[in-house]
Amino acid sequence: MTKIALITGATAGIGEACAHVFAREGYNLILTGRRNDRLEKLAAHLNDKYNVEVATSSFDVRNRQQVIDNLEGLPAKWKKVNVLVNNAGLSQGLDPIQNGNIDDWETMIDTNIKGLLYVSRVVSNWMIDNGYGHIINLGSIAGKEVYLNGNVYCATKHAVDALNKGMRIDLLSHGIRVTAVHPGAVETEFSEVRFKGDKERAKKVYDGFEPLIAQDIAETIWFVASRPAHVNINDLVIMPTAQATAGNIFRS
Ligand code: NDP
Ligand code: 8X3
Repeated sequence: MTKIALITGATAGIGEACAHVFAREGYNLILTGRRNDRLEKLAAHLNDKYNVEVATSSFDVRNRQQVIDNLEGLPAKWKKVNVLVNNAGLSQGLDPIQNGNIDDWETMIDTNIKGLLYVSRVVSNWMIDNGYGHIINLGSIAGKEVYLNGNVYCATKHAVDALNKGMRIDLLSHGIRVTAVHPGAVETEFSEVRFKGDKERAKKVYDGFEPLIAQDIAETIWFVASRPAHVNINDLVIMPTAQATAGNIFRS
């Protein structure tokens, strides 16, 4: 039977690159994100290029009821999900804690922690019913280390790191694999979102060194997902060669 991957945040960056890679490998896909126009376009492209089936489901992961209604509303055949890529996430702002924008804090906490939990709550139950599954959580080097002004974003990714470990223990007896992939700097829309559309400031983040690209992470996620069933990669940190730690980038 054709395998199914559910990828959250598939409208851009790492999630979109994962959609391409899993389609290339013959998976049918459920793609989610808020920007439905992008989802529809990507779905048509992947269907055309790889002859895979693609379902789209547009919702805001911060809205618990939307998550439940949209996912549970999918036809039964789509609930046979083999791989969940919990990718939707973002950073907002880069300010010292004393000046932090509280709305930004709420957005990051609601998206990166609560959104990931809402999706996982639904899909882990499908996986338990199915008797198989693999959850791949997008952490970050920001979930392993803390950097200047990264405070709340780093806290949300530390939470993902903890949830990843917790899920693995809780789902162990159901044979469900749980992995976290923690990238360093990847040039996507991430910095534009962090700096609220300031393209110039976003570009400077990647000045003077070669960052990772979304494809690097998607191929890594595919590697993780394609190990034999008895192998689970618990935790994987992947960095640009020019980045040693979260705050230590060698720029020429
Ligand atoms: P992008 O901004 O390029 O993509 C983010 C994706 O998340 C988009 O598809 C966006 O879709 C989706 N998303 C954001 N908020 C919501 C929401 N409320 N509801 C539904 N979907 C949402 O960033 P990346 O691809 O770089 O980021 C993907 C993941 O990787 C994130 O979890 C990020 O924290 C993590 N990461 C990124 C790194 C980097 O340097 N880029 C490094 C380490 C980790 P839409 O706006 O259409 O809803
Ligand atoms: C994204 C990478 O270093 O900007 O998670 O936090 S970083």
